[in-house]
Amino acid sequence: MFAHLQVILDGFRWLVNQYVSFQPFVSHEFIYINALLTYYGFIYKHANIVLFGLDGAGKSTLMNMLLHNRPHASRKHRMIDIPIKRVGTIFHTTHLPGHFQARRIWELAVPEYPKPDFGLVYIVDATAPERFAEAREALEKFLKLEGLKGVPLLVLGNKFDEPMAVEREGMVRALGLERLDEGALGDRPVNLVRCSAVYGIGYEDGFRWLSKVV
Ligand SMILES: Nc1nc2c(ncn2[C@@H]2O[C@H](COP(=O)(O)OP(=O)(O)OP(=O)(O)O)[C@@H](O)[C@H]2O)c(=O)[nH]1
Ligand SMILES: [Mg+2]
Repeated sequence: MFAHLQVILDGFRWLVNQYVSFQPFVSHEFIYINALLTYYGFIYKHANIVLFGLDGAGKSTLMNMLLHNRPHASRKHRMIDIPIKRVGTIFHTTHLPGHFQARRIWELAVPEYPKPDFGLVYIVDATAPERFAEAREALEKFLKLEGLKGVPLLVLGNKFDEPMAVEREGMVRALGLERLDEGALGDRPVNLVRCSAVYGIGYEDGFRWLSKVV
C-alpha cells in the first residue's frame, strides 16, 4: 500500500517538475508557488555534495546502495555529478577516492568560494578506532579550504552493524567534532549519524538532515 502511494507521489512530483522546468517566464506568483511546492516536497531541491573518506570507509558500498540498492554493484558508476534522489532533494554527488595518494585531489572537487547549495558527506569506519586520528587529520586539513567555509558537514559513522563499532559520542570526541560546533574550523552545521551502508540503515536520517541545511 505504502509502496503504491510512493509511486503515485513520485509520478506527481515528476509531472510538477516537468511543468516547472518548462515555464517560459518567471513571475512573483510563480516563485511563490515554487517555494511552496518545494517546501511540501513536490519539487526536488538541488544540492551539490562531495562524498569522501579514508580508504575502506565504505564510500563505494554506500554509493552502490544509493544508486542500485545493492552493496556490491557489477556496473561501474561515474564519479562526478551523480544525481541521487533522496528526501525530496537531488544530491549531485562527487564521489572521491580515499587512499592516501588520492587525497591530494580532494581539493579539486571544491569550488573556489563557498556556495550556498554545497554540502559534505564524510564517511568514517566506526570499527577502526586506530584510524580515527588519521580520519580527523584528513578532515581538518580539507575543511581549511576557502571554498568550504560554513559548508554543512554530515559525518557518517559507518559499519555500526558490527559489534565492535564505536558509539556516537566516542566518534564525535575522537574526530574533534565538538570543536567544530564551537566554530574552531569555521562556523558550519555539523552532524554525525551512525549507519550501515551494507544493510542500508541510518544514512537516510543523515541525508534528511543535510537536505534541510544545504
Ligand atoms: N560490516 C560492514 N562492512 C561494510 C559496510 N560498508 C562497507 N563495508 C565493507 O568495507 C569494505 C570497504 O568498503 P568500500 O565501500 O570498498 O570502501 P571505500 O570507502 O569505497 O574504499 P576506497 O575505494 O578504497 O576508498 C568492504 O569490504 C565493504 O563490504 C557496512 O556498513 N558494514
Ligand atoms: Mg571505493
